[in-house]
Amino acid sequence: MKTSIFSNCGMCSVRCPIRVEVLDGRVTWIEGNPYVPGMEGSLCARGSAGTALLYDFERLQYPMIRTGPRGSGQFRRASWQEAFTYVAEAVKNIQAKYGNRTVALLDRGAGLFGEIQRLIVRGMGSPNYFSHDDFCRKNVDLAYQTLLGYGRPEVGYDFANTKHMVFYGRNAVEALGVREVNNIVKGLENGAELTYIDVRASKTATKATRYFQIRPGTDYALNLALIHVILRENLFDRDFVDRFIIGMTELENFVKDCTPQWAEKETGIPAYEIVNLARALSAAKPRVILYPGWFSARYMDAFYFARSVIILNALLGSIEQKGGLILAKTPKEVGAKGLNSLLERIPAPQEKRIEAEEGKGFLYDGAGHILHLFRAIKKGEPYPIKALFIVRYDPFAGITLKDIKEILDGLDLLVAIDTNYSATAWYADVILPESTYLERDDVIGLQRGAKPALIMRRQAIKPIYDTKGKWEITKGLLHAYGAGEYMQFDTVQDLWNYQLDGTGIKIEDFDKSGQVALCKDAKMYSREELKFKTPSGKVEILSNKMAEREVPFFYDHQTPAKPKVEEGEFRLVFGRMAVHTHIQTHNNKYLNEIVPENELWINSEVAANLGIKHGDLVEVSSGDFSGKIRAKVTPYIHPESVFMYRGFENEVPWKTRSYGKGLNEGRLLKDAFERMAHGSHTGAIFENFVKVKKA
Ligand SMILES: Nc1nc2c(c(=O)[nH]1)N[C@H]1C(S)=C(S)[C@@H](COP(=O)(O)OP(=O)(O)OC[C@H]3O[C@@H](n4cnc5c(=O)[nH]c(N)nc54)[C@H](O)[C@@H]3O)O[C@H]1N2
Ligand SMILES: Nc1nc2c(c(=O)[nH]1)N[C@H]1C(S)=C(S)[C@@H](COP(=O)(O)OP(=O)(O)OC[C@H]3O[C@@H](n4cnc5c(=O)[nH]c(N)nc54)[C@H](O)[C@@H]3O)O[C@H]1N2
Ligand code: SF4
Ligand SMILES: [Mo]
Repeated sequence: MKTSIFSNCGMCSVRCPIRVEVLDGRVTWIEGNPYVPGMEGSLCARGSAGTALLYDFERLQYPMIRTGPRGSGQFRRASWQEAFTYVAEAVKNIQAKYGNRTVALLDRGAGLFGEIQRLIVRGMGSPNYFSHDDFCRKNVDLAYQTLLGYGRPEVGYDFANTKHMVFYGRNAVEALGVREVNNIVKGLENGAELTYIDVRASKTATKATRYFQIRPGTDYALNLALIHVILRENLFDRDFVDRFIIGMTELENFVKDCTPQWAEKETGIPAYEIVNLARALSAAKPRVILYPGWFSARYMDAFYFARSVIILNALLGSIEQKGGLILAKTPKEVGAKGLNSLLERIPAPQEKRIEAEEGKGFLYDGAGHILHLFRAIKKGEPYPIKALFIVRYDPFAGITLKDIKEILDGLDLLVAIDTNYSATAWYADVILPESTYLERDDVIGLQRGAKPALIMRRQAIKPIYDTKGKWEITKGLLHAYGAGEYMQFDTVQDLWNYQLDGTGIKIEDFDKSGQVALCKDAKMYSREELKFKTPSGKVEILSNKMAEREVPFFYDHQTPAKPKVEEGEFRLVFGRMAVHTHIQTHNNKYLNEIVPENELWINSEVAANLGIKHGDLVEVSSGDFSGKIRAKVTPYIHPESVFMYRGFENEVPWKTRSYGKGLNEGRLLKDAFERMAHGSHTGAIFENFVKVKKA
């Protein structure tokens, strides 16, 4: 029998709407949901390779409890009940000894369906919920919050209707989401300009109208100069500025010496190009998008850089504007009732999260700072963390394998909830295997935007192995712990009905296309109606939130340290490729076949001086680690930096296809836990030098 199910892709965090075909109990076809604008049936390579994950024997198949030393790979199979009880008892023992707050949960991110895992830690009476955001989008998120009062997920971009988009290291064509890239292409087809700024010519550079090969770590200087020119030449949107911006005099004063000539020396971009860009943007305003991306730059000034991008948008009047930045509307704003929260049924713990105990001078929000978490585990300050759940996240593979092992050895309990043998799971005490996205139902999620919608991820087939969905894992853990009252749902339908209660929407309403819009038309505010969610209702360059946390409004650009290139020293930068999602797909049978390992981009002239030829094996070292990788010699990278696609060299032998192939840049990141960006305390993973020589 052939059936068709509407669901959401789970091969990366974008969660594109999909249609899945099942023939006699086997998934035979996955495509983009044809009903969703921007998808129109399309899917990326990773989304298409979902079946290779589903039918992979080299993924987690049942709960496991460690029997040998951590990291030895010695586990025994356990039943779900045994695993739940084991974890719950261990948590209770730890809490009896050290207190409730010493349990933490580290999550890849709340996202569309992510409310559920937060119940685990709150149900156990601890405030310590953390996400990976500090290594990803947190700067942009905090920048939006301080300026507009909206979070990053509440700001969308109308690429299809824009006239000019500026991407700073936002390699949107490779580090992609299907709808976004389709809309960018539509915008280009409609005649929009794309200015692309990167230390290397990525695939997105090939689509650009202008490409600036910027000196690494200097995007902030470029922006200060753009602001300088826009103010000096009166290129801004006066109506928007007069209505909304607080702090114009201070801004003007701050950028008065940031001339294009000054920025040319910092960035390597000719002063006249900077002036031309400012003028071109002004001519296209307000239909412009200066895109802060995920974190745009992974440098110490990333928070202030992200603020500068949003300030530029505000100066050009592109906020809440066709062809510009579009603010998400809450269900209430569009006259609908939203989902009932699962989390809010649990009383918030009285104790404070780790970083809330650590004084002022930096910002934080809904999820805790990961660097503070690791410091607390390592040093027991401001108080210890003794049990850690890690959900859908593999920090072991990402950040300094050696350091992280030493740090996490301070834990009495490490639990991994994953679909794969991640490096983190390999090191855990207990592994709780989640069913893949094609085998499970998730909680209903809210898709934000000008036209908010509810989204449902549904099981296409029953789990192949002894795995469970996240709501069932949460339920099992809370029941074993003695907090079962927060998850009294027998079936997922009970849970969905609770979420939907009072909305007027029924489960069957999702059958047709997998989603239900909360209003008919996209809602946009006129400038007369527009009110930002900051305390003043304005765009706060002088941010109340920052003042309260004693974070300075402005930050002077610092010239980045220069590596000794002639001695083979470089700044190491890295990124994503179109056919892989971070690390999790490296062992996927299809995707591994397309790209099994990474290579090191190095500038041609520099390589010639070092006697390195294209395809040579080179040794890359940092601190006491060194590894080998093939060189890709190219003129399309700044001489000060070398680049690699991230996260190869899987160290878990049970994943045979990817085991040991390529080089993991995470091993080269020395002191990654010590470097916290100014104002935001996020990670600064590109502030790292390596040595390269012919192997
Ligand atoms: N296919 C695929 N798509 C993905 C992901 C994936 O794993 N695979 N992951 C998703 C996630 S979680 C994220 S965070 C996003 C990331 O999205 P992006 O940030 O667009 O992606 P990266 O590949 O990390 O790109 C970083 C770029 O920054 C450049 N760069 C380095 N230093 C500088 C600098 O000083 N200035 C400038 N301007 N550029 C610099 C690098 O050369 C690189 O091209 O991608 C998302 N999309
Ligand atoms: N060295 C280094 N560190 C980095 C980065 C980098 O480029 N280099 N990038 C940073 C950024 S932007 C990000 S977003 C992070 C990404 O880092 P990670 O989130 O660690 O990357 P992924 O490889 O996507 O791994 C996520 C984990 O989720 C698991 N997983 C996948 N699907 C499911 C599921 O449905 N359920 C469950 N329970 N688990 C699932 C995968 O098997 C994998 O173990 O890393 C950050 N840290
Ligand atoms: S971008 Fe690709 S992998 Fe990510 S959700 Fe969409 S189809 Fe899946
Ligand atoms: Mo990310």
